[in-house]
Amino acid sequence: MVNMGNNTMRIIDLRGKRLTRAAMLEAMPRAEMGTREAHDLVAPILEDVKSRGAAALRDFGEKFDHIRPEHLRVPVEAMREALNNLDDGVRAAIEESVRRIRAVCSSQVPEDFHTDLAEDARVSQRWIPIERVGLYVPGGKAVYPSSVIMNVVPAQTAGVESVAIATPPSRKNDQGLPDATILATCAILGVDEVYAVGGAQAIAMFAYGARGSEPQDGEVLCDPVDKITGPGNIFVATAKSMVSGMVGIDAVAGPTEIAILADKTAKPGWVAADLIGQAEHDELAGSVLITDSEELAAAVQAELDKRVPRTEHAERVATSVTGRQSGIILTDDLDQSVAAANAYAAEHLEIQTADPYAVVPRIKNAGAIFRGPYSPVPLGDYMSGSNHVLPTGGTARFAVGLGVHTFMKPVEVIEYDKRGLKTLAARINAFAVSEDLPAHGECVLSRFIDDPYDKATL
Ligand code: HSO
Ligand code: ZN
Repeated sequence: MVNMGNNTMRIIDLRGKRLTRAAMLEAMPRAEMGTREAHDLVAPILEDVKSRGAAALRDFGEKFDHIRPEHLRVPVEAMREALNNLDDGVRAAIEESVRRIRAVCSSQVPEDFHTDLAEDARVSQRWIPIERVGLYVPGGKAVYPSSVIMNVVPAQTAGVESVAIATPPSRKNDQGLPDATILATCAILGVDEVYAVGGAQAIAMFAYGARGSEPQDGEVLCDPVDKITGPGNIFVATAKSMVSGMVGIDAVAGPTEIAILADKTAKPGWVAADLIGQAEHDELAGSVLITDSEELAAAVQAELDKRVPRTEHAERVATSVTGRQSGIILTDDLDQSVAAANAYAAEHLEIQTADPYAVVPRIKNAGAIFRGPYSPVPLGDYMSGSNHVLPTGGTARFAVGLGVHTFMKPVEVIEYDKRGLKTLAARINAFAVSEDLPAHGECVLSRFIDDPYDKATL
């Protein structure tokens, strides 16, 4: 589509301002998220899937994905066929991506530990894999086989026994099978439980499980999962937050975003290309340049004006870069740029400065940091070995990206023996009595004295 329109990013000028923490956070460009409406739309979908199972899933496929999937559970032969038909170049790319992320994931596996506090007094910690997880893979504007890899590989490395995938049915085939590259990726990864179910209804299916559609076959279509991960649109995100607590979720993902912290040494064409790259995902995607160089800002804007009309998704990109969630933040110096980057807490933060090594350790908030001009975001999206499911919307202040840890739980094991407990008996009792929970104390005392209820013996 030809874009003749406006690609001018708004300027957020922080120069000469000494902002408080609150004012700095307030100044950051953010998308407005109206979740209330989504909540009202999603609630009946969750209810319907809960009560009608597969029949509801088929109906919602027809309504929202405009195709009634012939098989809600994708037959294994369909996956094998998708793999056989996969383009060689794409297959090689997927395999390279899998190899690299597997390597990184295997270094991520957290180690068990124990602490000996005294003789016969040990606390240990075991990392236990979650038993069954449901991974959501979006369809929509773009189809992301790469997201299958980003979810499945860490789950497998963690030792999750049962992995299910849900992804919308596609209209590109008359059976309503999901996208062929997604199916082929599942086959490469050895995942055979795949559902042609998208949107909020997929989240409901994972949370509650679902039975078959015929009244006589009360058969289980999908077992409930323990945790749901993976990105999705506003309805998926809302559904995830609504079932959270009943099942685990990774994070409620919003539109993707990139911030580029750059100085006058950065190449304007590369900066512009990277802003456009993320903007391509979504009209609501955030593209932010943080720089202390007015010359660079002007040069990047000039590059955007040249490049945006020539890119495939020009309209979408133009909407995104000119939206209120995007902008060029002008700063006094590198220190203020770093402060702005930490306040913005980008999902992806690229550092393109004279000495990017010196900047990395100063970053406190980012989903992932891309150091230097040869680590652009799409490298991480596809093949660096890092994960591309990352915290958005400023949540990188407290949240982290997907990894092996997402699929494991640290559980403490308390391992005291007789001597270890005995030395603490009187103190535990004192604590218990002070909280007016004397039976707590009596549990411990019972092990060492005949009548813990006789205050005279204490
Ligand atoms: N940049 C997206 C992930 C992605 N990009 C998938 C291409 N495919 C969010 O991190
Ligand atoms: Zn991307």
